[in-house]
Amino acid sequence: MAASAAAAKTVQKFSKEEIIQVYREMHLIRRFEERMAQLYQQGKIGGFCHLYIGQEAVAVAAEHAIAKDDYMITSYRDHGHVLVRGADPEKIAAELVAKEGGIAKAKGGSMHLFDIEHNFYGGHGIVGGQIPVGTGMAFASKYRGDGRVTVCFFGEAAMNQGTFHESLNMASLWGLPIIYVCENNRYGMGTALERASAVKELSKRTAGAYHIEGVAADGMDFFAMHKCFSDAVERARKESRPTFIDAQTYRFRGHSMSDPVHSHYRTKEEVKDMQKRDPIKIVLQYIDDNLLASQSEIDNLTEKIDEEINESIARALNQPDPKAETLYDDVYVE
Ligand SMILES: Cc1ncc(C[n+]2csc(CCOP(=O)(O)OP(=O)(O)O)c2C)c(N)n1
Repeated sequence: MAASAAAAKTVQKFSKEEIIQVYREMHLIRRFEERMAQLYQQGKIGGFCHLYIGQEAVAVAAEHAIAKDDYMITSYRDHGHVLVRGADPEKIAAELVAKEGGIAKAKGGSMHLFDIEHNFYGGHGIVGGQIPVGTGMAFASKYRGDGRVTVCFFGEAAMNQGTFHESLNMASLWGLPIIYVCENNRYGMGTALERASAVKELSKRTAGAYHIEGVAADGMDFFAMHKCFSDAVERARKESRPTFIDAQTYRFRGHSMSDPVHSHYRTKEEVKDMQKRDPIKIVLQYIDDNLLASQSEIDNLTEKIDEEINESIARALNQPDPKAETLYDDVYVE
């Protein structure tokens, strides 16, 4: 049963500053990606580009429940996570348009963003590839006793990979401080969850098979997600136990920029229906219900974020192309 927004709200009240910051981050991700979609359509971004639009509540809630020196790792749908960790939008945009100052020096592109300064370890293109890596990061934290928590994100289709099962078995056996977050947007490319998974209640899979506490929550709702993450962080820090979260979310765009919004695997009506529960609308409603900011304050803030993004993108586009002689740099660690 998904935790409801109302139930979660009674657990923690958010200050005006914090909830405005939540809106700021969610809108930053949304607008940044809308601009990336435009650049992609103009042919300025090469390779794959998967947008996170619709899923923003999940990464933003995680960031508000963990500490800056905790670790985050995710799949190729990674723009939102790295932005919320605090990476510079100019560096992210430069990576996508393959410029010298890109966050991975233009060698990774959209799917392989990396920002160690902000404890963000990718950006992984192989479905499920980040799950054993994240598990290893959590193992390192436990071994060193550094008290850090790892948050490892993946889509529901990744849960059918062998590495998922091996990782969860080890994490449970060894008591690792990790939060496994399935960003369950219902589709792996065009394949619906129920066509690929024998057990649809994903948290039951981990609880039953690996004794990993599993919880399902409304992934469109920042407040419900924040509650799950806070509990999971506490479990990781106090008991050194992993948690699995089934964040029931939705992507409003196609699987990647080269796919249509719905195609034959879902209907226009379904997408429209889910957009009624846009995660940004839910946060704005909370701000309104609790009289935390007026409409004009929100409008001013929105305008300021849009300007910041536009300026960052303009600077990124003006950067030089990477030099050919740097192609083989950073292949091996010296
Ligand atoms: C090992 C592997 N198999 C297949 C692919 C091709 N592929 C890319 S994305 C994707 C679907 C993944 O869906 P999900 O894990 O639910 O994540 P979402 O895209 O929904 O965020 C597939 C099959 C891949 N990248 N890696």
